[in-house]
Amino acid sequence: MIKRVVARAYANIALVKYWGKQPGFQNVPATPSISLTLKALRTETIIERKPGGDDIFIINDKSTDRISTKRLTDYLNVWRTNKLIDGKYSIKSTNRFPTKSGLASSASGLAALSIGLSAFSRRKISSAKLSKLARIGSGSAARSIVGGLASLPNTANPSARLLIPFDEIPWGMVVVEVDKAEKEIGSRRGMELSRKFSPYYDAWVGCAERDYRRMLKAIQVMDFTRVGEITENNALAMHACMIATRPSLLYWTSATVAILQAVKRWRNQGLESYATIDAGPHVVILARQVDLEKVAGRARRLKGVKSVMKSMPAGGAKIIKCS
Ligand code: 2P0
Repeated sequence: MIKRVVARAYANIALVKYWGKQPGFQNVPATPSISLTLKALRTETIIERKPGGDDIFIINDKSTDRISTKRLTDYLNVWRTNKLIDGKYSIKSTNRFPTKSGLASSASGLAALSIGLSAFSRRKISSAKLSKLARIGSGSAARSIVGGLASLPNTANPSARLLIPFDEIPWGMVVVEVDKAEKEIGSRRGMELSRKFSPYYDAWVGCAERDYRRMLKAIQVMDFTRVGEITENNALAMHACMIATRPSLLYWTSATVAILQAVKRWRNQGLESYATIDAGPHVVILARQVDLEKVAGRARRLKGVKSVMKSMPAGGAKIIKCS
């Protein structure tokens, strides 16, 4: 019987964003999304079988709070109810991110946890099934299961599909962390608020569906310019929907705007790069791998920037050790 599993997964940054859910409890996205998984954003998770008692969760060397504990226990219950695993577990997850910027860690965390749990299962679980299970934990985690350039449609019970493997992608990203203004509203609550209270929500969903179709075509021919344009425009459309939410979900700070303007300036000067922003003030810049160092160097010189990190693409979630 397996007693201990070490799993690894990487977080991803969406080029076409998931913002909004369909009704129900399984994180079925209202918008289809496409992402790039990043090598620099690695999570390692150790899962051990427990003789009894409650499940235990330790993230970055700290026990989880009541809300996270419930969320994660509920997730293990999904596996137990489906008779994929039994018993109780001790789970220790560490984000080996070079910064503590609060970058998307639920994607890598839930992807590592899901593949780790699959090792305890006596049943064979396909990658599509695993991606669906990871999605129930966190929507964006479905994409980290497959890694590389991945798509997640907004169909019923969707799983992510690998579009381009990580080692065939000539692009990378520069993560630009800025000083935070105040505590942000998390994605889960934020997207629910936008669905209910943003006058632009339906327009955003329609826009994301069009961007998704265009992005699939652009990726098919690996047209960097098209991919970059759609990426930046899609992020701005999502933020327009967020900002229009009443009360407003304004995640940006003045540094966020300054970086957006700088990226545009660099493009006009011939350094082709494109910006995207998640539910926070940080900016992630998509560039060709040959330009990553140059983009990072320029980003480091901008005002209000706390840290700059280059990243190459990464593959999907993996089991590292099983004993
Ligand atoms: C994305 N985000 O596509 C978008 C862009 C944030 C902004 O996926 O509720 O943590 O766990 O399904 O996956 C963050 O949402 O939300 C996210 P849940 P998740 O990357």
